Amino acid sequence: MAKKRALITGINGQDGSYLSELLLEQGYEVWGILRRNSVAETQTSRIQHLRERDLLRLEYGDMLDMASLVRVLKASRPDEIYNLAAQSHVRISFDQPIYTAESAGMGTLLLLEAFRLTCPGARFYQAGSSEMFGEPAESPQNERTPLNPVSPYGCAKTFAHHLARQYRQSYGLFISNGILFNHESPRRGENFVTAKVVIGALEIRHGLRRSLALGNLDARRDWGHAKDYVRAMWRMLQHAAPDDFVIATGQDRSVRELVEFVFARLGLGDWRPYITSDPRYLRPTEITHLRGDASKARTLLGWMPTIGFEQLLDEMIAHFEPIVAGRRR
Ligand code: NAP
Ligand code: F7E
Repeated sequence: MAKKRALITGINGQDGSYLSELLLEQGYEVWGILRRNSVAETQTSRIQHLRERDLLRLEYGDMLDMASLVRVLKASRPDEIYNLAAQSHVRISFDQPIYTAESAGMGTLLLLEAFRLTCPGARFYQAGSSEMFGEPAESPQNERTPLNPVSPYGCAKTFAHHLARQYRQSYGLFISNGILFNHESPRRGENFVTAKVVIGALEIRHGLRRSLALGNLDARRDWGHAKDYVRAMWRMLQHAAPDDFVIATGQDRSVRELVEFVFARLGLGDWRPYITSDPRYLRPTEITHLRGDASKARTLLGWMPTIGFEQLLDEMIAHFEPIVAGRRR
């Protein structure tokens, strides 16, 4: 049987890298869209191991350049499209609302149009987010919880989510929306709170800094592992019918609890003398509490998270420890 082909936008991001590994394990031919960057050496660090083994087909393109999307779709003729590209940092979306809306919102529309016109038989995954719930009307959140975004990022993702539904309904296309809660890993960007706390605490332990500045310690999030969450994306596209699915662990922790856990694990004792507060890391509108209910995914997709909060952070600590230790020299 011919190999299945998948196209991933955002292939060099956290999720794109784990999804590439998963699809390659399943025997797929994997194509990815990469944007041109002036530091090519570091841009592909998360997928370098796959590039070295010549396992990926990378093509230059950009979510804002529809011609490039059409070109890559025509060249790759994918069976499955995973739309993971976006400016994905919520705090930064307040500083760059237009670019965020363009990459996450308009970029998705350009890709949906290119997909409808060039390869409508393919299956499409749209990377939606729990940030679309805003300050949620109920807890835990499921697929029927109203969307009420409070950040430019959340608004852009909501626009993309509604368009994906509309394309599914209007044109009968196979498009599934994931509504994914926070997921982390050793490949998480260093300015998201889990990686920032792990790296900051390690730097304190290695004498590289005295304190770590954070924003809101009271916010509560439902944190899972990216490896588990890319498996859910794949399962959505193997399901008999397209649909919307919440993906979450169902357990929430505060940022304070995250800090407490990491500092205790590193034997630093009481975390309070080390943590300072910096308004730069606050958001004009913050979501205080998010916790997901993934029972629909459990029932219809047979999906369950396998990696818990503590195991996730232990893995991140083990990964960053030698990197931070190396910075001492
Ligand atoms: P990430 O690590 O920030 O990766 C984002 C990817 O998008 C990168 O490959 C980035 O490329 C690419 N990108 C950004 N703007 C682009 C553009 N204009 N054209 C082409 N590519 C562009 O994000 P992630 O954590 O893997 O998340 C994957 C997707 O899921 C994102 O859409 C995110 O918003 C969404 N999501 C994430 C979470 C989470 O907790 N991780 C939860 C819900 C939803 P560069 O390297 O060139 O910047
Ligand atoms: O913040 C608080 C912050 O930036 C988590 C993205 O993947 O998940 C992610 O968005 C919480 C927030 O993730 C700092 O205010 C406190 O309450 O790690 P984060 P996020 O904003 O939840 C969603 C589901 C996505 O879709 C996004 O793409 O931590 N917090 N102090 C801080 N956050 C950061 N970054 N830095 C701080 O110093």
